[in-house]
Amino acid sequence: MLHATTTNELDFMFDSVAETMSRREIADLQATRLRVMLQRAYDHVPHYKAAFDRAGVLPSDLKTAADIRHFPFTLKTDLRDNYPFGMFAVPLSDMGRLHASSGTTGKPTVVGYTLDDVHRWSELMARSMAAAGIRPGDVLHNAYGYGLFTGGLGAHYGAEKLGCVVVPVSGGGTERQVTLLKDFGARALCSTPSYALNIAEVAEGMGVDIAKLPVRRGLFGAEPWSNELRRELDRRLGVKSVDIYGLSEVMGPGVACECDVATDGLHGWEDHFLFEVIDPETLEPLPMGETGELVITTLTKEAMPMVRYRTRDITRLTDEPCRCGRTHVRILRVDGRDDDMMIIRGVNVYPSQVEAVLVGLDGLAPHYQIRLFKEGALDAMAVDVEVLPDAPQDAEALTAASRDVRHHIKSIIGVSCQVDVKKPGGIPRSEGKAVRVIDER
Ligand code: DLL
Repeated sequence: MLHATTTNELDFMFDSVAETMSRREIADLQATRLRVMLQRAYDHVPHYKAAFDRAGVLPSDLKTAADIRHFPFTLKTDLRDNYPFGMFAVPLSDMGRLHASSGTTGKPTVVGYTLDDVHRWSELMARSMAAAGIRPGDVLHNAYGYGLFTGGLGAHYGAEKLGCVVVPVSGGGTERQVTLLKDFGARALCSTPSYALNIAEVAEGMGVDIAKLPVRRGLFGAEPWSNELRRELDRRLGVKSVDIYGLSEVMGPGVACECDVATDGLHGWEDHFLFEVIDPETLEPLPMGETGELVITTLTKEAMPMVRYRTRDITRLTDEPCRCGRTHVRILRVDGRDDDMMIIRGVNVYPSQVEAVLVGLDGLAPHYQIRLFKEGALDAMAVDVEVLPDAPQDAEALTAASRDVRHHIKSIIGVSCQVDVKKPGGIPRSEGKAVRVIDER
C-alpha cells in the first residue's frame, strides 16, 4: 500500500515498508517468494518442469536467493516456442489481460496477467510514478501507445492508482497532443524520450512554449536514451526528466524507475523481481557493479512466472544506498541491448553513444539515424543527422557540418564513419520507439 509517511515533499508517497527494507530483509523476502514461485512454475508450466529436470534442479533446492544461479535461463525463443499460451501457469479463463510484442521478427510474444497481476503492476507503476515526483491530483498526459504494447495501459492504470487525472492520448497526432497539454494543464508527460522530442519540436513550430506550461515531470522510457538527450528534454519542455524501465516479458513499464531526488540509477523493485547481471559469454553471474546482461526473475507474477529471463539489456547494478533513502538495487542507465551493439572496426558502439555526441553539437538538431552497411568484408556505419532550422543550409555548409560531426564521433567514440548532415525534416520523427538503426548489410 502506498501511504504518506511524513509531510516532507521528498518523502511523500514512499512505501516506507517495502522501499526501505534492509538488504538482509530484501534477500529473505526474495528467498521466500522465490520458493513459492519456482514451485508454481514447476507444477504448472510444462516448459519449466522440462527445463528444471534437464538442469537437474528442484524448486526445493533453493535455500537462499543466491541459489537462483543454479536454475536455467528463459529466453525470448522459449516464449515464441510456446506461442501463444504455453508459458501460462493458470488456465486461460483465469487471465485478466493479454499483451503482446509487435513481432516484427517472426511470431509475437504473448504475455498474460491475472487481475491480481494487473493490480500489482498498477501498484508498481504508481510506486514508480511517486518516486519520479508525480503526485495525486496531477493531470498526467499519457502519450505511450495504447494497445498490445504495455506502455499505454501500464502507465494508465498506475496513474489512476496513484490518484492522477489521466489523459489517455496514446501516441501520434502530435499537434493535438500539444493543444491538449496546453489546454488541460498537464503536470506530467509520459512518453518515449524520442516522442517527447517530437512533441517539443511540433510545439515550437506551433509557437507554443511548453517550458512555460505547468508540465514539470517527464516520465520517459521504453528505449535507450542518453543523458545529453535528457538535458535537451529538460530544457525544451521545462520538465525534470525521469527514466523508467520495463519489459513486457516480466511485466511492462515499472520494473525499475529513477527517483527524482538523485536521478542516478533506476530503483529496481526487488520485492517483486530478482535482478542479476551475467556475463553474456560465460553466462556466469557477475559481482555487483560489473557490466553485463540483465537477467530478471519475477517473484510475484501469478499468470506467467519468469525464471531468469535474459533481457539482452546491457547494464550494471549498484546496491549503494540512494540519497532518497530507498534501499533497492539500482540499475544504472541501460545503454542498449546487446543486439543493438554495433562492432565497427573492432570498436563496440551503441546508438546511445552516437546520440550523446550529436545532441548539443552547435547547429545540429537532435534527430538522427544510423545506417550499417558493408565495406568489403567489414561492417561500416553511416550517421544521418539534421541541421537546426536557423543554421546555414547551403551545400557547402552541410558538407562542413558533416566533416565536423565526423571528427567529433571519431575523437569521442573512436570510430570513423560517414556523416550526412541533412536539411531540417530529413530524418523521420518518432511517435513511439524510435528506429535508430537501419541495417543495410
Ligand atoms: O518498452 C515497457 C515500457 C513501456 C518501459 C514504457 C518503459 C516505459 P517492451 O516493448 O517489451 O516493453 O520493450 C522492452 O525496451 O528490454 C529494453 O531494451 C527497452 N527499454 C525499456 N525501457 C528502457 C529504458 C517496454 N528506460 C525493452 N532505457 C527492454 C533503455 C529501455 N531501454
